[in-house]
Amino acid sequence: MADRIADIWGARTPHAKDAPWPVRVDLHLDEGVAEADVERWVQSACVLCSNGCACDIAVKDGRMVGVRGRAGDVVNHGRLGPKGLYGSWQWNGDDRLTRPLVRRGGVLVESDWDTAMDLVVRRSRELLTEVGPLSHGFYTSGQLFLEEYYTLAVIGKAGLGTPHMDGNTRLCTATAAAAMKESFGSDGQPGSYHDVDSCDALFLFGHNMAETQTVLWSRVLDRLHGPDRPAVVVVDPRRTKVADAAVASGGVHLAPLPGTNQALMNGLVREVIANGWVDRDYVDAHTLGYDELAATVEPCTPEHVAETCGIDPDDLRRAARIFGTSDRVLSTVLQGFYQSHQATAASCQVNNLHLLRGLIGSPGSGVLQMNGQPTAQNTRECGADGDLPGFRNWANPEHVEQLARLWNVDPATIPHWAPPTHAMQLWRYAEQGSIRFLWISATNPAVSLPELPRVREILAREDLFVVVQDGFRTETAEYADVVLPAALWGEKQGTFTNANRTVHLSERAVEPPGEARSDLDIFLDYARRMDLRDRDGAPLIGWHDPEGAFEAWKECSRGRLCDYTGLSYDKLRGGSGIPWPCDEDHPDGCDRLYADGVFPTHPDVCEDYGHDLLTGGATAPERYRARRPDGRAFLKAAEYAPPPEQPNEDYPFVCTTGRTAYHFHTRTKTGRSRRLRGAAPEPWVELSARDADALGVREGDLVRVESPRGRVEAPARVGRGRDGVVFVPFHYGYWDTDGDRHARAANELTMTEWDPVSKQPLFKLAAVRVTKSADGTGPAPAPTTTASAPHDLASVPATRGEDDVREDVTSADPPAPPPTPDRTPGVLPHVAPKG
Ligand SMILES: Nc1nc2c(c(=O)[nH]1)N[C@H]1C(S)=C(S)[C@@H](COP(=O)(O)OP(=O)(O)OC[C@H]3O[C@@H](n4cnc5c(=O)[nH]c(N)nc54)[C@H](O)[C@@H]3O)O[C@H]1N2
Ligand SMILES: Nc1nc2c(c(=O)[nH]1)N[C@H]1C(S)=C(S)[C@@H](COP(=O)(O)OP(=O)(O)OC[C@H]3O[C@@H](n4cnc5c(=O)[nH]c(N)nc54)[C@H](O)[C@@H]3O)O[C@H]1N2
Ligand code: SF4
Ligand SMILES: [Mo]
Repeated sequence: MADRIADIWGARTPHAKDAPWPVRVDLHLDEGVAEADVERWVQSACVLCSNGCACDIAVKDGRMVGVRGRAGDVVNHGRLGPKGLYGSWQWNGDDRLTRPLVRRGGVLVESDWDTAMDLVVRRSRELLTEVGPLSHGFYTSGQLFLEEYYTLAVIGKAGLGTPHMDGNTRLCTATAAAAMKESFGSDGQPGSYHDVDSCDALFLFGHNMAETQTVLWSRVLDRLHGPDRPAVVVVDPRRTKVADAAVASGGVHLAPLPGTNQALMNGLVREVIANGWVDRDYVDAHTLGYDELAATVEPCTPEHVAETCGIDPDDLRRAARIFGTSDRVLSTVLQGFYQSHQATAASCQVNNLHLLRGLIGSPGSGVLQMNGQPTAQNTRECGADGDLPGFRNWANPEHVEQLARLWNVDPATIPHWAPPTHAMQLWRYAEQGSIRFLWISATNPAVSLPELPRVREILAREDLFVVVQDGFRTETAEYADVVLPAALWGEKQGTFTNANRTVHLSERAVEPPGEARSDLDIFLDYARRMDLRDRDGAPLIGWHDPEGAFEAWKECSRGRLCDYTGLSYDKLRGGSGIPWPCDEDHPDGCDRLYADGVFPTHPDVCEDYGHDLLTGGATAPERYRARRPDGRAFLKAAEYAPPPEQPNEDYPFVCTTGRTAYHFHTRTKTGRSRRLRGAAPEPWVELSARDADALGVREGDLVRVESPRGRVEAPARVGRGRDGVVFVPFHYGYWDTDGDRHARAANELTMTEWDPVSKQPLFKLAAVRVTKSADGTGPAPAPTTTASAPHDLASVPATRGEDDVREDVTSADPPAPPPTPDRTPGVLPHVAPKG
């Protein structure tokens, strides 16, 4: 038995380059439950991050009592991480929402579905009549199922006609989508997890994979413990476990000051060009924009960049050499880039590095513009983030027509006169009083949005009708006019797609508690009560259950890059998840995209006409057409610009925020698991040893972190980060403290600013000051097993749990990857690239 709190990644199963990743089946059952007691195993996949590890849920006496990784799945080959093992099913507790709540005399009281939905529908109708659809806003999630997003998107776009719909995916992976649209013409992950098994170098840009996709990191560790191990390069201001591995592998840890990613990337691109590591044939045949890129990065010498970023110029040279001279390079990008300054620009430079070397679409070479949330991919492809479903282009009238035909509505109903409203703007409209009906599903903005003092004011506005749909009475629910109790994972059926396009079916294992209903049923009920109809007077939504919604979505995806037409619930049962595109010609799905170097940039196909990365100014359709991209990718350039807030006399530190391995977001799920909670029970503040010393702060002392917007108070972890940078985990809201409720959440400190292209807010930088407020009583409640390890490891008791996970390294054959097609389906009309 293994203690997977102490050993996050589990036992090693090393293998050689190009050899398949062995199978290891991880199993955890609740105390007192033996394997023989399990009555049923129900197929699913973990919903605690974008890795999408396939698992079976153990059921006994109508309750979920454990999980087991699925050996035959391409994603995880049987493995699960600590959150999947301990956190994904233990919320059977007593504090679930079981009945709708409505506000009466200022307080939330239990009610019934008819009363609650009548209130919602009455307010909705009133506002539609008095003001029109622009009074309605929908703020959803990256954690519902595909069927739910598609239904919501059709309601919003074809039923009500409001452009005000977005997900918390705006906070999460809007930049992944934006960077892929800018470079490749469309959202859609080029790379594959199989590239981990065959790469020569692995670059992680602002991605703490060891803690945030723990099973994918196990896959990397198995390469790093095998023969011919890859070199790892990481760009992260903190000394994460990834950074440790980079140094141990002979790679490089680049620790730039937060807010300088674009400077660093321009430096890397310049080195690759200056050293002649560019594949000119590939660049000429398959890309546009080389000259402008080369000119933009020309001044960015290693010395120049190193000064801006606060790094050693030789480290930059070494990193560039690894990229420039390795045969196969895999890159991943995540929040250190997406949630920072110049997010899309910096993420596009990662795409550029690969395009310059022609390292895309072949085994071991590719880009993973990662997702974070388990179902964020579906929010984006179904259009619940405001985009048009199926990666269609809102500015292309033919794409709007296609949807109007599919839904049988007037094209004028479908909002497309301006770009969809992004989340930050949506909240602004609510603040200004033009959005007066805000329906929040599966997200907890009272903890997760930036600048919480402002968010609380918006949520509390008298003229804003707030609907909250969640499994728990969250911080956000406290502001609602109506709270709708939702069925959660394991209590409902649906599909979702992970960061490498792999679609999984999640079956219903148990009944939802009390009167809780699936989000799909709630949305369908709203559509029915609103009597939403198509052009011919038939009900707008023609489906009644998850499989019906999936079938409808398949039609919507037909012929697009994210083609699901070759999938079905039956096909997803029993075996492995399947990566899209999956159609008649590619019945087993596709492992990688763009092996042929042809990208969906043709003006009739592309999802977006692109932007100026520096200003966010949109490219006019005519200008885009005139460039004749026709299958070639864009090498997009931008100069470095300094961040909007920099350390100064009053606020001398940069504060960055993020995650720990043991908790998921605002902890509604992981905070209820005894083991995960024990590993990181309370918030903390990480300081470098030198900064702590200068402030007179010792391990565990209470410190106050203040930004121009708010403050956090928590014990200090004297850690291993770079000097001048403070780290605060963002998992802690205020639901389990008394006293000063508002001084725990990292977002008290963060600012209302966003990237000009992706509109993703900047959670990764704020200027702060730090002061000691009291002596400590012991070490900070931070894990020792992660990036938050103390500077003096011996001085703090090690984080541990219990020996309660079985890891079976079986002799089973690992699942074979689906083929990489010679030509990517869904990028037609095919126009042969020049060259
Ligand atoms: N355990 C756990 N796993 C999760 C989640 C979770 O809550 N908990 N959430 C999931 C979700 S939704 C997401 S989006 C992902 C996020 O996954 P990650 O992006 O890996 O997680 P973060 O901790 O937000 O940020 C990653 C790193 O960015 C670094 N960073 C901060 N500022 C900068 C900067 O200016 N430049 C650079 N280069 N790096 C910087 C931080 O030091 C941090 O180590 O994780 C997913 N997986
Ligand atoms: N400072 C700072 N802030 C951040 C970040 C950061 O790195 N730093 N990261 C940002 C990122 S990347 C993300 S993704 C967000 C996450 O922020 P949130 O989305 O606010 O975080 P969660 O705690 O996951 O909230 C999801 C809610 O949905 C509920 N839920 C789960 N499943 C279901 C379901 O099936 N149906 C319904 N109706 N409800 C469900 C859960 O109970 C929970 O209350 O936070 C963002 N905020
Ligand atoms: S890596 Fe992500 S999907 Fe896999 S078990 Fe862990 S939390 Fe779940
Ligand atoms: Mo996220």
